[in-house]
Amino acid sequence: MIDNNIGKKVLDKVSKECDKLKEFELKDSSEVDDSYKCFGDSNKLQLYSYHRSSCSFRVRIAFNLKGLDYEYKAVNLLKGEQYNPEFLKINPIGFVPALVDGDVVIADSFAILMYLEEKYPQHPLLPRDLEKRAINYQAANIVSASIQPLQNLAVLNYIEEKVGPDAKLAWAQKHIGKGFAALEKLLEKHAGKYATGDDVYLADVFLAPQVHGSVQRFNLDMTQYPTLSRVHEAYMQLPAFQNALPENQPDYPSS
Ligand SMILES: N[C@@H](CCC(=O)N[C@@H](CS)C(=O)NCC(=O)O)C(=O)O
Repeated sequence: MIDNNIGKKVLDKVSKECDKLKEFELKDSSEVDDSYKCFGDSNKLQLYSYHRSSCSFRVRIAFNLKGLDYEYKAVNLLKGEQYNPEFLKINPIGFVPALVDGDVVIADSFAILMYLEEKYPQHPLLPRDLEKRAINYQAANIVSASIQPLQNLAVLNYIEEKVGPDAKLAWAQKHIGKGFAALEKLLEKHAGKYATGDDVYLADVFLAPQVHGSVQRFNLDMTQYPTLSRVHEAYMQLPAFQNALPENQPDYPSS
């Protein structure tokens, strides 16, 4: 009697062995490369992203810095695709970005970045120096917890509806300005070519999208923030940042 499931059983076994191999090699190697793609593209990382989303932009920069190939899955926030039942299965709160890595599903840019950092240690996002590392967390959290949530689409739509269209821009500028003033003070002491020295780290991955969006979408006057302006200019010279820009994404509108 022939077992029709034999092929599947063999594949499952090979897949498990492959996962074990990944775990083993990750402990011992600081270099992670394409050899981890055991079954070619079936294991390709997928990023649910929207071109204009600053949170997605952060993850795109990290992918580029770490040299990771990924599949871009567009979620059009202006069309409300974040509320599609299929997407809500991936991220029940209805926000991008979300990462799918085989059976692993992670939403929230900070969690995704920490996952990528541990799984793909090449081009570390966290410096070894303890103080510098803490400053990176502080700057990243000012952006992700004290600025971006206050200028998120859902919040701005609510303000527009309850208060009026004019209030929206003033609200965004006020809260971004408060956060940028704090970042400027923090980083004037720590910045080199980039936010915390002459290498790109986590703080830079959060800062670049926030500055870019603040200028493009909210017309923010950056003259009061010379350090932020200077490091932002430096980011725009780097391919990893340029390629992550909204206008270089497949879902950026053609006209
Ligand atoms: N803490 C989350 C925030 C995610 C978030 O707010 N994403 C925005 C785009 S940057 C979004 O999906 N907004 C959709 C909406 O407000 O409906 C993260 O860092 O990923």
